Amino acid sequence: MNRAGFYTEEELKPHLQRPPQDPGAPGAGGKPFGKRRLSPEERKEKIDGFNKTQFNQFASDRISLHRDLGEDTRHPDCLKQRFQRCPGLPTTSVIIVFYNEAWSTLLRTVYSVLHSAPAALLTEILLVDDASTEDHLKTRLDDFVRQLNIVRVLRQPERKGLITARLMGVQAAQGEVLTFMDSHCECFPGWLEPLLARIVERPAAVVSPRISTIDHNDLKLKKPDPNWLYHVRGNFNWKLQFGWELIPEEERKERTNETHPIRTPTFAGGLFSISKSYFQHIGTYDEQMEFWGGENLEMSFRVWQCGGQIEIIPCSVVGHIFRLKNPHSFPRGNTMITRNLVRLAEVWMDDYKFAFYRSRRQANLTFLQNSYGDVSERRKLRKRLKCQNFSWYLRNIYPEAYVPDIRPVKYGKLLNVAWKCYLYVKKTKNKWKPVPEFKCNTAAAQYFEYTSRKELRLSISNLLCLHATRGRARVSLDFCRLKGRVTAAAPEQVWIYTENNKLKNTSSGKCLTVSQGTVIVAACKSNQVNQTWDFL
Ligand code: LR7
Ligand code: MN
Repeated sequence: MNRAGFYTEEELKPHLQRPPQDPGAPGAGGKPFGKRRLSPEERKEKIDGFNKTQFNQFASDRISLHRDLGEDTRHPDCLKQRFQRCPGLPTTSVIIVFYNEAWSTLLRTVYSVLHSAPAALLTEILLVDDASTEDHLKTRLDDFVRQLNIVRVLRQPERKGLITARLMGVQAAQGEVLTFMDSHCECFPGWLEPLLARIVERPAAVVSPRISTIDHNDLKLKKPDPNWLYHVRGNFNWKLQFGWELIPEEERKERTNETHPIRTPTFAGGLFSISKSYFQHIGTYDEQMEFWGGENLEMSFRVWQCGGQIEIIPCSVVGHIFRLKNPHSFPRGNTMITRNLVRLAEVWMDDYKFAFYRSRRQANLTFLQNSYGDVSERRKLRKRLKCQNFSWYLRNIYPEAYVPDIRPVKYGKLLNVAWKCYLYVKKTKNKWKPVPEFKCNTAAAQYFEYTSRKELRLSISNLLCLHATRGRARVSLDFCRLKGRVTAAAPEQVWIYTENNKLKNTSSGKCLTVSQGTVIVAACKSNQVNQTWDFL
């Protein structure tokens, strides 16, 4: 075999060798921090840490900044993978933006890159401060990174959010590829090469590693398991919330090699590599997006619609601390997230933006009040790049998505005329979930969408429908049977809105009725107003 064609291990050596590790040290090898009895002072430190960062900073501060992650447990296909010296892998600048990040997580991220990325490919690490207020991120940080010589700190004069902070990093970057990372990550061995190799193959590929969880309580890193049979990819719902889902079954079956990339409709947006010139070509970011949120979906739609591709490279594994809650507050609260989303909907989603506005009523207000700023430059960009429309994206890139009506047949609160009560389902833990039965409520109401397929959808983002099980009087809320490639609604979820305002279920032939406050189906009777429903 001709080995001369591939990089040797020596050539891919990192910038810094890890100092010898004590396997008994807290968190060593990516293991959990471990339980211990805490003194009252320590307990206070732990609580304060949590309040500040929403993860166990107490534990992080006691784990080595150089911890390694133990044995390389990736799939054998990944371990066998070699990289060709000709044409060769490009160099990269790693850009890490931060706002009030803890010292230990930020520096562990930095060291983790220095200990794992091949020195020959790593041009620099750029730390961009989004105007943090914490003292440890000022001169102490400047002084500390000086000795790391390829690490630089850049600072935004005022806090404007991660989007402009990243753009500031891009301005300064000297590498051929940009690699973005959150400020609380740890890289698994061999994470960088497969990302760069894919960009050599496909210059218009935007590639993410497989993101592994670092537990926010004990800092345990979930190691890759070669026996994992599942792969996840990114998606979105009609509230424009990002989420994860399993890749489609057919795609899973077609996979013959673990090194193959996974196409993903959207990406999480924090950890990825992109060729610098392609990043410029495709319109960088929407600079008018503020603080946090939405830029990942904007980039996902834009890249796909304008001829690029977004992929997850399963042999590249990077850990990230997932938190339950955002640790930072934002000026004007959460409205700026909505504002960012409205901007992207206005530019990329065509008339499908109306489905978003219905799902996220705050967005509707932002839109109506015209407070989302000027998007004309972004629309020009779309034109200049001759991008596909959103319907093309849905059909070709995410055919598994549920595509709502742009304008539903009816939409509103459903009022029962006899009882003057509304169809009402309570959220559980702030989320819509299926419920086996529910009451008609005289005070509170929810919005229902009566679709062109005659379903009654409570929530088009969580895909929940009014459901009448055969042989059962009580009506439930259940997952909609019609979604993605399934094109027919189930008869249990089909309701004919009759001329005299009854809702007749196709499966049972019965009508939606209120009986003693409870919502049921009963034999349709022409003169019963407790079967009469108005959309308000
Ligand atoms: O005002 C801010 N200014 C900042 O510089 C708020 C945050 N930040 C920094 C912060 O220090 C961090 O490095 O921006 C980065 C992301 O913020 P996080 O870590 O508080 O939020 P997150 O992990 O939920 O962020 C995810 O969603 C964001 C939406 O704008 C970005 O796309 C993040 O990059 C993204 N993170 C990931 O994709 C990592 C994988 C997690 C997932 C899913
Ligand atoms: Mn993060």
